[in-house]
Amino acid sequence: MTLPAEARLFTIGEAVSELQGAYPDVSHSALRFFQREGLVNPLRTAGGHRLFTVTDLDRIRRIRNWQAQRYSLAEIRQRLETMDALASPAHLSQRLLELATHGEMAAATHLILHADDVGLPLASTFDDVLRPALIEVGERWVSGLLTVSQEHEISELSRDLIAELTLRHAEPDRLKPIVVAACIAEELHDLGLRMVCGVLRERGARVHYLGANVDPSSIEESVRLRRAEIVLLSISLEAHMPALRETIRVVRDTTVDMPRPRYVVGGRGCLGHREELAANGVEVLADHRLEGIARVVLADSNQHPDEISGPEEVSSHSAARHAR
Ligand code: B12
Repeated sequence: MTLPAEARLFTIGEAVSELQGAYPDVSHSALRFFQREGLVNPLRTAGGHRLFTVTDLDRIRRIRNWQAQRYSLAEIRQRLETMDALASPAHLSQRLLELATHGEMAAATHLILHADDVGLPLASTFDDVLRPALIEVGERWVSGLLTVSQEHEISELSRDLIAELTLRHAEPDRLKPIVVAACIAEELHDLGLRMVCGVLRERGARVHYLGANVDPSSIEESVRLRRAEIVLLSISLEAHMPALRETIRVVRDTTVDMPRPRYVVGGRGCLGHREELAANGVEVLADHRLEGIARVVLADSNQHPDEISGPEEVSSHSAARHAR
């Protein structure tokens, strides 16, 4: 069987001869230096010999081109990180976590903002980079591998990043719906809802975000003040279900004199209560992907919900509309 060309592996000698045509000064020691600096990461044989992939060789060509353009090693490292990030947000997420757990907050911030600069879509930065890092933080915290102060610091870093990226991407559009968003009383997990709001703002929604632990009367006040068309409520802990029910009851009962907004609830805490909420006219979004969430939340209200997204995202959507 012949292997495809891209699967070929090169020993260090073969890699040098392959590269020397275009880059005569590339030597064994240059390749070892790139590796020591963490710019390339060749495989190793059982006997410890380096094996370079076709992708490694492409990477070395880029490094040489950037060196020729007089980029510093630090700049080259950053460009490679960004390149990796765009190719693999999972890699970026791991790197973010690594920097943040070591207290390298400035570098972690820079990493994410730079990925944004070079075009990583906002929803992907949130879904594929920040969210997995936060989930991993939770797991490490539970198993004692991360301290509470580290978790707090990484949460605050995430909050800053979400805020900065949200401001960068916001495109308010007067034709898009007015949204009031809040975490219900006692609920302190607000990063997920912040991400939802960031992506909705990017898509033109005029979002009034009230934050964590918001009492029903403040939500009601904002719904009235802003003439909200959509109310987004977030609940991470199932123990907060009574507070969610109470919030919906209070807000509904006290806004009967104005056009009735849509109520959309999300977060892991409500997932076991979809039927109950749907029967009460509340839409539950079970999908965690922000693209799907934004599509459903901002869907044209005259369009039938089943036409606007897949069944998973609208689990209770149709039922909710019918109950209104
Ligand atoms: C950071 C964090 C905290 C921070 C929150 C900081 C902040 N400003 O948000 C603090 C320190 C305050 C905290 C406290 C607690 N936490 Co905590 N926390 C986390 C952690 C590590 C990350 C949360 C997060 O931001 N996730 C990432 C976001 C993006 O995901 P998300 O919230 O699910 O949001 C997405 C969707 O759900 C959806 N979504 C969310 N809301 C909405 C709303 C709408 C309308 C829509 C459409 C969609 C939507 O969209 C988002 C984007 O995908 C999680 C770990 C984890 N697995 O999530 C634990 C975690 C949630 N916490 C947990 C616990 C136990 C607690 C505490 C009880 C700990 C304690 N003993 O004090 C307290 C409770 C505080 C309270 N009263 O709310 C547990 C919950 C377990 C459970 N039974 O569900 C977790 C899972 C950790 C664990 N592995 O055990 N926590």
